[in-house]
Amino acid sequence: MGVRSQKNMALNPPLPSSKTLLLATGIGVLILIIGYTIYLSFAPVPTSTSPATPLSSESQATSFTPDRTITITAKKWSFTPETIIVKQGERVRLIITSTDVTHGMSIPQLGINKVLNPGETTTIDFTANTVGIFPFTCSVYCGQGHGAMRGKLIIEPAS
Ligand SMILES: [Cu+2]
Repeated sequence: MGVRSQKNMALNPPLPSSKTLLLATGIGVLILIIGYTIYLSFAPVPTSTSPATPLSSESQATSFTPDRTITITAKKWSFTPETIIVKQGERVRLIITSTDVTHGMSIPQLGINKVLNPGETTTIDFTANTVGIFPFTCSVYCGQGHGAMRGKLIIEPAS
C-alpha cells in the first residue's frame, strides 16, 4: 500500500501554480527570442537579389552607332513589320527575334544572311548605301509557309 502512494506522488508532483506560470512565460519569451533571431538572419537575404549581369554584352556594337534601330519579329510565317523604310546614308540596326522556330534573315543584295535561333535576338548592322527596294526572305526552311515568309527593305533618298 505504501508503495502505491509513493508512485502517485512521483507522477503528480505538487507544483505551485505561480511557478508553472513563470516557467511557461520563460519558455514563451525564449521561443520569441529564438524566432526573432532566425527571422533576422533570413530577412536581409532578399535585398541582395540583383543579378551580376555584364553591362557590355554587345561586343560587336563598339564601333557601330546606329542612326535607326528597327525591331523585327520573325515567326511562322512572316516578318513583322514586313516593310522597313530607311534613308540613304543611315546606319541601320535590325534587332530580330524569332519567337517560335529557327528562321533566317537574308537580304541578298546587301550580302546579309543570318540564322535566327528560336527565342534568341539577332542584331544585324549595315549602312544603307544605295537607294532601292531590297527584298528579304527567310533563309532557313521553317515549314509549309516558308516560301511566303518575305518582306522588303526600302532605302529612300536622303532629303
Ligand atoms: Cu523559313
